[in-house]
Amino acid sequence: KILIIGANGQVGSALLPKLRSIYGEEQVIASDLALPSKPLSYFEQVDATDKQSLANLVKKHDITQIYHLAAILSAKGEADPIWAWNVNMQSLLNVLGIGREFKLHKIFVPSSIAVFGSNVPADLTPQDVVLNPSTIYGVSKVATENMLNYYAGRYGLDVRSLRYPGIISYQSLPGGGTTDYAVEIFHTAISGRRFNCYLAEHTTLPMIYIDDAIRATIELMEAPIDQVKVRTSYNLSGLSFTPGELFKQLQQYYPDFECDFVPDFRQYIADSWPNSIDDEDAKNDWGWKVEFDLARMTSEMIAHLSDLELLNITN
Ligand code: VAH
Repeated sequence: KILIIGANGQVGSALLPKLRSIYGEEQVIASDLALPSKPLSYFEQVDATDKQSLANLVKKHDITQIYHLAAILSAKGEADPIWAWNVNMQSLLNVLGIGREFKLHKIFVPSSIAVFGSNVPADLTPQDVVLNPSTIYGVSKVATENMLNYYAGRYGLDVRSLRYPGIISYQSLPGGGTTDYAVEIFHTAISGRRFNCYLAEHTTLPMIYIDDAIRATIELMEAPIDQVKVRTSYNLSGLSFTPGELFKQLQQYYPDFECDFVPDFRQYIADSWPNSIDDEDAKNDWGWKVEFDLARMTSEMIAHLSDLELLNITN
């Protein structure tokens, strides 16, 4: 059985239904620190920094795979760096230790474009570069990548990872990421309000639509083991755009929609990240191919969020 840690988060809330549709509802156990906003079957409340309670879950449900999606993201982490480090790293060490002790078949732990700093090529940032992250989140993800690679090499653990770009999704509210302006802006446009964007108009960032991010995750996890050559974390490219470009896309649907660009501390984080990513290794090793461009992502997001039920919950 599969355990998702952080099932209420941005990736978890999309990955859970997808995995359940593939493997069956009872095969995928959802867990999170907080209770879900609406009732969820096969849900367990757990603090991933508490190894014993995590191990008890793995025993209780006969878990053979873990998707460890719980982490404090870039912007939120800067408010309390040592707390963010402790949450991200203690939970990771618990998952890896449990992976060894229970001989789990596979473990997925995401990384992020946040591992890159200003010292690498900003366009088509390569897979193998010196990583000098500017946020505690990025520092914890560089450490995560090296721990994954160590456990793969030293103990033969089948760990797999993707450096997610900024994820654009409709299933959850923005959760403290620097890229989350690109989620917030949809909610604001649809509800007819003026948007205050905390990044400058021409800030290009690598992003990915949630359907592509989930498909990449499952394709990597289902790839034959001899195709998985990168055991730190694979670069993954979706699409790149600026707040200005996204704003113009939305104006096609909402002509009266207005936006102010008022950079705050998150501008420094965004400026240290790449504009675009080279994901040749993901393409060559396990056949990655992106499907959503800006126009298709925008129409999908509006279609989903315009569903009144979602709008009421997420407002
Ligand atoms: C964040 N959405 O902004 C996350 C992600 C690449 C960005 O790590 O922190």
